[in-house]
Amino acid sequence: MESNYGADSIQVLEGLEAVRKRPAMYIGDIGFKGLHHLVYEVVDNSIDEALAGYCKNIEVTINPDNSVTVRDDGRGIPVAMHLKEKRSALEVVMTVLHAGGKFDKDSYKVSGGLHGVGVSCVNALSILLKAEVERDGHLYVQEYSQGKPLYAVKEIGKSDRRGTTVTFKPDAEIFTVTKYNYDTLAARLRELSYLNRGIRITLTDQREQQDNGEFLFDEFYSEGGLTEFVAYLDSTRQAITNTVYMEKERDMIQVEVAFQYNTTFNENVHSYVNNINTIEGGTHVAGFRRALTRTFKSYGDKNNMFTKMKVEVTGDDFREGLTALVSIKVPEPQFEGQTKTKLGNSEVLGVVDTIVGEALNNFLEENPKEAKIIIEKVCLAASARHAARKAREMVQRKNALGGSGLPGKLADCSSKDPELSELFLVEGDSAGGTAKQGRNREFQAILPLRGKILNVEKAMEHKIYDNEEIKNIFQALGVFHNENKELNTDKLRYKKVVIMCDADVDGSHIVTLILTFFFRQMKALIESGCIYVAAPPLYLVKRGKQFQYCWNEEDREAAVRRFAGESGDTSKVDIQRYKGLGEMNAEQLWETTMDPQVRTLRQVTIDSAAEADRIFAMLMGDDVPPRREFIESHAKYAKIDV
Ligand code: 0RA
Repeated sequence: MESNYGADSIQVLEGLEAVRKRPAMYIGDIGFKGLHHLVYEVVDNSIDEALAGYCKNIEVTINPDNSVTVRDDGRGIPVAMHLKEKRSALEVVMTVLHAGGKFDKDSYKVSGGLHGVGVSCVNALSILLKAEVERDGHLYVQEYSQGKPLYAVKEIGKSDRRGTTVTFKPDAEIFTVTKYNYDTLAARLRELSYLNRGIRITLTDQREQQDNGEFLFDEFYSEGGLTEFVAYLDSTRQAITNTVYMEKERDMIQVEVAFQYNTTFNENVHSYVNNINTIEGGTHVAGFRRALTRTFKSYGDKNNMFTKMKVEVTGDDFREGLTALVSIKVPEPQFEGQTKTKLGNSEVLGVVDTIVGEALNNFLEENPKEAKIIIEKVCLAASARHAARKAREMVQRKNALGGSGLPGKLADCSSKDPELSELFLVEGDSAGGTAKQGRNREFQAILPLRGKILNVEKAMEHKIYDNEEIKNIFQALGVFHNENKELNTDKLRYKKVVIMCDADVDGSHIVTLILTFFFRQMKALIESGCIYVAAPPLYLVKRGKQFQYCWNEEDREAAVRRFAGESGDTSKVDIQRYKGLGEMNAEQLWETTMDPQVRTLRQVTIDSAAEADRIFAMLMGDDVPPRREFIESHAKYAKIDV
């Protein structure tokens, strides 16, 4: 094989070698996120083909061996010899970095995963990749391992359909996680179907049959696009208006926006650029906000709707209880910010502002009743913000007698370096006491929380600051909101915050309440990877002086077998089930759950901000039936995925 490849291809191999050497530079990380990113990268190519108008259906299959197949009914990647490269175009697309869009100069590539690195990266990071192309009556195939072709493109049969099918198995030498998560893929594919209406995307999980003998399967298809996306996100929240929808193109910038107001107090603005979730916002979001504030304000002023207000109405007030989607497509996006998810293109701001302003003006003129409902809500938000400011200032005020401003219940650590310091939020005073004895006081601080903290999903802002436990969390962390609801994360006193609760139903509920608090009030801490959930052991298996802690059924059975020995006699093996932290003494708690050398912490991450938003609204809101259904269908995981 080697002798067939000239100087050009040696360079190519170097390109893909670079991807294998520093995979994180190309796909973000080599864990769970990066693994799933491979699928998005392949799907993006099919989405581009669909946006170019040639493809209607995309089928994604998780195969029994955790390889993934993405099949589309587009034109099929060209297989003809590429004159300059002296090999098939398919091979070039699959083996040359950034070669993907090269053949089709007319249509700019609008999609592209967060890293937009192309299918050749997926190829480089796969132990096996198979590309099948159906076009011109033939079926062609080429396979690769770690990005290197195993043979030249060949025709292996006839076919009367057109399309591209890519099957790849991520390389276990590269990835620390190799098992795909169905819900994670489903959330992204659902999102893509809303963002690109009219494309049918299916997901099948062939790894395991359901109780009914069938594979887990979903079909995502949206005719209404963002209007339906808003309805989906707010399905457990109560809308107070119809959805406002607009779609327009100007100066090569496609703008699609949908929003509605609900009875909650949260702002949920989700934004996308070329199908990428811009979690840090940017000029498109700024344009949307500016148009929203200006248009509502001038409408309200014109109709004398703010005359009774004692406090000034600010931009924030127009976004309380707002669920909005802003999706734009631009030829050359510039991404900035810490995670490169903030749009920088300055020309976008004015375009979005103008388009949203015009459409919203029309909406307000045509729907005076809805306009009135929204403005009344805005006035309420302004008054509530005023009340919340007083409550917030009370929380932030340090002890007048020169105290530390730290809560009395906090057992602080001696280190003052946030990088080294950890804060454990512990369920209950008694477990808190045990944790205080068991900890390493050098770098571990303990804050016991009494009972169930306030459900912030349903509470107004000033109530949140009234709550003793929440006040303690703010003060212990040293992090507060300013007027614009921004966090001063530079003051964060601990870079690790560990939620430690009992391994039972109540404990899970408390974890969920605390996570709801962080998600709604301190999302930046989740996004920067500071929030963790502790994993106390479920069992202690003992025989005489031998013992072993176990975190799941498998480990427990293995431990029992080990201690039973050759004879298989289990009568002398004792199994203790830990339900609560309180059943462990300080030493046990340290050596299982707190000692950095042995503990397992689950880092809380957000796969999909929109989906996380929907799930929190469902789990913590007022609508009961969807919550019951969700809990029943997810009970087998026995942990909370965010
Ligand atoms: C460039 C040109 C043509 C097709 C594609 C790209 C293409 C790429 C992918 C990747 C996944 N699915 C895809 N489908 C199509 C075809 C040009 C022509 O046939 O005239």
